[in-house]
Amino acid sequence: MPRQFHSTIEEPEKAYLVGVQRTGARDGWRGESSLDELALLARTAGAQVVGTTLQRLDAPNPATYVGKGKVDEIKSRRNTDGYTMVVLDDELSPSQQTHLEDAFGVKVLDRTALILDIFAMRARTREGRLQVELAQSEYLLPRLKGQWSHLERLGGRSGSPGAIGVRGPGETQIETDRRLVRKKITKLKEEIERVRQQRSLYRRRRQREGVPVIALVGYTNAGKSTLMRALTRDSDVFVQDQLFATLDPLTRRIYLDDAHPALLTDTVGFIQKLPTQLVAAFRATLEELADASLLLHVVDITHPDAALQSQTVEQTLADLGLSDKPRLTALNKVDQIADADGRTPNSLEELSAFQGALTANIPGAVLISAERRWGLELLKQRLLEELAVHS
Ligand SMILES: Nc1nc2c(ncn2[C@@H]2O[C@H](COP(=O)(O)OP(=O)(O)OP(=O)(O)O)[C@@H](O)[C@H]2O)c(=O)[nH]1
Ligand SMILES: [Mg+2]
Repeated sequence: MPRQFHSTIEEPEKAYLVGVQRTGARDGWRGESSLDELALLARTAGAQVVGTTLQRLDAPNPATYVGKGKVDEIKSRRNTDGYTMVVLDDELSPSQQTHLEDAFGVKVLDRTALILDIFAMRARTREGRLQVELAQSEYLLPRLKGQWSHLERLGGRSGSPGAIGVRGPGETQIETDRRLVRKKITKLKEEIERVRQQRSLYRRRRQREGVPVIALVGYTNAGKSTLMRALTRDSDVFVQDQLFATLDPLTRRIYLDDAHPALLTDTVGFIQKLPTQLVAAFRATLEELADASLLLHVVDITHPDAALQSQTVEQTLADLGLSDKPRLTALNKVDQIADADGRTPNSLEELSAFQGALTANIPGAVLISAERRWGLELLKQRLLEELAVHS
């Protein structure tokens, strides 16, 4: 067959980002931080960010998310900024999305759709793809507008899933679409259930072997996979300065000391405003956490929002019913902590003076640099101690 050449140069989508800072918000996240994170998500999805705007409101407008004046302002930006899509920093209701698409005349995405899109890009295993497809279908169902284009996206490469023969008498297009998506959801759930059972069989076998399982958890981009790589010396582990580099759990055997093997599992990272569909769809994956003997929480201590990120992870673990799991916290990337003159340390010992200040809020936390392999011996020792206490 003759080889075909395609141009790889595609115009990136130009994204305009819109956030709302709730004036009475209690969770502590500033609208600016959340928008910065949305910009990272947009870039990870392959878009170019051409502008951002933040509006302070008591609560998002039920019809248009932002206020009327803001809608007009964003509309007028289209001439100056030339955006090809608008991304909102919260999950929109289906009617908000429709209103905004009508107002702006371009595609409107919300944070959830963007995260789902990145997950779809990242899914490598069959299980990962099934889970993402389920989350996407659940997200899509209430948003169907009776257009085939929506279903084509769902159907993937093969195009629209056979319209002929499935249409019932008197059924409108949108009812048919909904019925197809519901059928697909049922089928995906069945397949995921099979995967889940396989996983639990495998986990039970592991348990019989008596080797403790340590699961890495943490905010996306905290350095979980880098730590996995450092502890296993396995260069196959995928590390990337992008959000949600890891999607599928990966388990490897490590030795905490000569006599103590353990299994280390790398997992998907958490993020604030994690779409509920995703948490539900990733139940099979997240059950890895429930069966772990210990959770190793990796925090990027150099991130300006490190404390909030850490709280978000703890809250997500609580939502998953995992508050009581034994855990150890590793404060990562300490090689990037600069002193007053902007100098970064050359060794962990140079940071010992700050140890107390850095771990003040999390007693027992271990300072590490996964990248420079600092603090790993102490970390393994602390893991052994924690496992001994909780076994
Ligand atoms: N300076 C420094 N950078 C680090 C360290 N650990 C990780 N990084 C960098 O942080 C980025 C994210 O690392 P990953 O290991 O992919 O993070 P992750 O937590 O697995 O991220 P997700 O899989 O996306 O949730 C990469 O660019 C790493 O090189 C560290 O100790 N020091
Ligand atoms: Mg990772």
